[in-house]
Amino acid sequence: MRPLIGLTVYETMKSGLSGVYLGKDYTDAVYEAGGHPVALPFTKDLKLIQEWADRLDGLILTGGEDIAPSLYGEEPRQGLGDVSPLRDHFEARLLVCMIDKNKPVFAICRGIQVLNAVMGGTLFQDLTREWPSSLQHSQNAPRDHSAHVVKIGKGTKLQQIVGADDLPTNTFHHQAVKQIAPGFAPSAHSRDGLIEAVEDPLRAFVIGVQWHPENLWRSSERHFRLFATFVDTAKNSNE
Ligand SMILES: [Mn+2]
Repeated sequence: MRPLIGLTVYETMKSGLSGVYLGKDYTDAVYEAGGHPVALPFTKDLKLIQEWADRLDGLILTGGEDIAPSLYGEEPRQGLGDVSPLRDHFEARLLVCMIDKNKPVFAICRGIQVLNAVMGGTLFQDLTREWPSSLQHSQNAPRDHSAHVVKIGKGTKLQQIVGADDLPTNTFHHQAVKQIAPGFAPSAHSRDGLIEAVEDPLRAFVIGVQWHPENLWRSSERHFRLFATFVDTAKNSNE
């Protein structure tokens, strides 16, 4: 059996109907890597969240809205974008359950921010106001356009997986990791010193990246390896 990989979603409204949205680039990547993707609509019901954590072999926290600063004990500052408190709550509870069960978590864009905030770190609410840098992190470019390079830390899990010291990435973010969560290591930085990836060195696969490998895996083996290693780890943890 392929490992069951849960992916978090956006809530949407289309033609007066509410729905959920999950980018196909994510689900195609999971299929290609050998997993079975399943969308995770939000719920507040803690018992259902616990059941998801029991059944899933791995969790992908996908991209999306800003994180409500209350998640890391702050109040909103000027520059904060749209937030989805229900999504924050669902992802935070599910993440804690998955970590408790020692299951793999791959956190992408918004996901790295959720991961860092829930595990005890903080975020920049708006880089243009809070991070003095001339580097642009939110591109006006096609989704698969690699705009800035990240430097990957020596001896990190990320380096083992990707097999490079410098990795071109597509970044579309105006928030980012500020103070890293206790016990986590920064595994990549952009040239202006911003943290672009984090990992838990003590767990098989709890990794967050600030870029969007789901839009790059078709053209770049290095980005595909993130999905392949994640799904393999999920498979091994359910055997
Ligand atoms: Mn960036």
